[in-house]
Amino acid sequence: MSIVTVATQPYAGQKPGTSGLRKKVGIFQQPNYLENFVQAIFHAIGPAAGATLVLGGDGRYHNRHAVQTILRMAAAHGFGHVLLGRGGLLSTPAASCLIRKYGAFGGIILSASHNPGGPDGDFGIKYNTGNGGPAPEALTDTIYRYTQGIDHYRISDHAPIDIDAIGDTEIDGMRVQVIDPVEDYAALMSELFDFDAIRALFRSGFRMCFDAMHAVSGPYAQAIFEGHLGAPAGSVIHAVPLEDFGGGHPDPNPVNAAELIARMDAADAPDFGAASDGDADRNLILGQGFDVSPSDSLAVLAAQAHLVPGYRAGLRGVARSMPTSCAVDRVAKALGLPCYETPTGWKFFGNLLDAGMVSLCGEESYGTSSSHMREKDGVWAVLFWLNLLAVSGKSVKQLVHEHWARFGRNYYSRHDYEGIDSAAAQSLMAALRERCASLAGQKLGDYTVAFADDFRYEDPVDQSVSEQQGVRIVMADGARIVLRLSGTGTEGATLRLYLERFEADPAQHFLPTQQALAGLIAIAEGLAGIRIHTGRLHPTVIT
Ligand code: VG1
Ligand code: CO
Repeated sequence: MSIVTVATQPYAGQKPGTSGLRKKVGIFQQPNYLENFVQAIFHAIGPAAGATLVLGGDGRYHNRHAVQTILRMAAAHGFGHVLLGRGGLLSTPAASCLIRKYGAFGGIILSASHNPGGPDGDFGIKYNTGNGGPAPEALTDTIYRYTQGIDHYRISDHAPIDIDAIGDTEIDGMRVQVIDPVEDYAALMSELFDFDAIRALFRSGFRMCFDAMHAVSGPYAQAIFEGHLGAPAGSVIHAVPLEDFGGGHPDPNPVNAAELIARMDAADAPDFGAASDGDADRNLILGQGFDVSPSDSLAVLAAQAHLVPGYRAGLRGVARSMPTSCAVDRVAKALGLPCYETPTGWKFFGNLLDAGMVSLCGEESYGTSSSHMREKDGVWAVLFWLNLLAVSGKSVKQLVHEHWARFGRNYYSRHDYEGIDSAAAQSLMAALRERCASLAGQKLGDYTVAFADDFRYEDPVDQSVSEQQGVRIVMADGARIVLRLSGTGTEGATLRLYLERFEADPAQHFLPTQQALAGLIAIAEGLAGIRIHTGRLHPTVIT
């Protein structure tokens, strides 16, 4: 077997978005498309002679094929060792855990996360650096630059190898070690959480339902919840990863996890419900007839972290993405913790975590995690809640209601307009940006605008600057309207409208969310002209 050089030509638009390169499967199946991007990654990261690479994906259609290609290219690039999840499977958090634990040079994760899969669905690829986290913008920009000028790639002509049996194979001098995808991750979880307390909770008759949505969290959830912690068999539903996620949409929000929601609303509902997405980095937390807003979840975890072994010593600080509600800011203030606001996307938490400035991070998009790794972590968040339920003896709803009583409630909602015309989306944002300049001091409905801008982030660690990260209109009382375009969609554009207002009065904590935000929703429509620009009368998804 030998290494060969293959002539190729650039494809336009191989630009990584919020979380790697995501495209329709058909696009990835074009000749050399994946190879070009992988070669661009390898050019960008430089020589890796003898180094270790972590490799795996969420099991969606094209995963197995892509694994074989990347293995042959990694061998050609001089990697000495690949840690590959059995069957080509690794959740995003497990990949992050492995990179850190084994001091790997980096990792390649194959996933389009919460996007649908299958032959007509989406595929994706992202590179994580040696800290276990998503490639920072400077690196993804370099990768993109290489994709534009590529004229060859290098690959081994080795035959496909067996990726389903634990053990070692060699490809042109590179050791491929197929490992159990769950073991190292489960060991890390057992160090952070009180497994004994959670076991006792399940022994007492506590019932949970975890919906793995036929995605990669299934094997992790079964091994940890049913295996290590003794949850009754069947507590994990849709546990087998399927190439098309069973035709479902592996995005764990109350709209897509309809079956789980129905179970949690039923008369004999389990005590606790949860779900995760395609690559298992997201989490949805539910109580009986009750769903926890991700922004509230982050705030509750921050407020209660001292009850969990891994965080008993206290938090160094917290961070949230800009569109995430300010609920966690109130907790930080009460606890005297620094609180940082970053652009959307987990990569922006990396420097803060590496510098030891924050211990807990979260995004409104059902993403939460901590300094234990450099990705968001779905099963970790579920374990955190289980640990809190076990030691407090309270229900999910009780914990959240008590949180609101103590800190006040940040009513919060996100409205998505999916698959709109890209040009219309761009012109909406351009018009809105222009409008921002003159908004300060204006009275809009019951609110007065304090300031409006397009969020610009300067990283406090390396001073790198990220511009145009979302238009925000901030009111004098702290209420906010945020609009930005998604960087993960594959069809047209997706406009996200985020709405938030604070309510201190406990008597006003139980309004329906959309009603509580009605005033802001009307103002947002007036400012952005969503109906005029997009022709859409209603959002496609409201969370
Ligand atoms: C979305 C979310 C963002 C998240 C990203 C990746 O990005 O809003 O918070 O980090 O998905 O999540 P966008 O650009 O579409 O709004 V995952 O679980 O798809 O890796
Ligand atoms: Co994900």
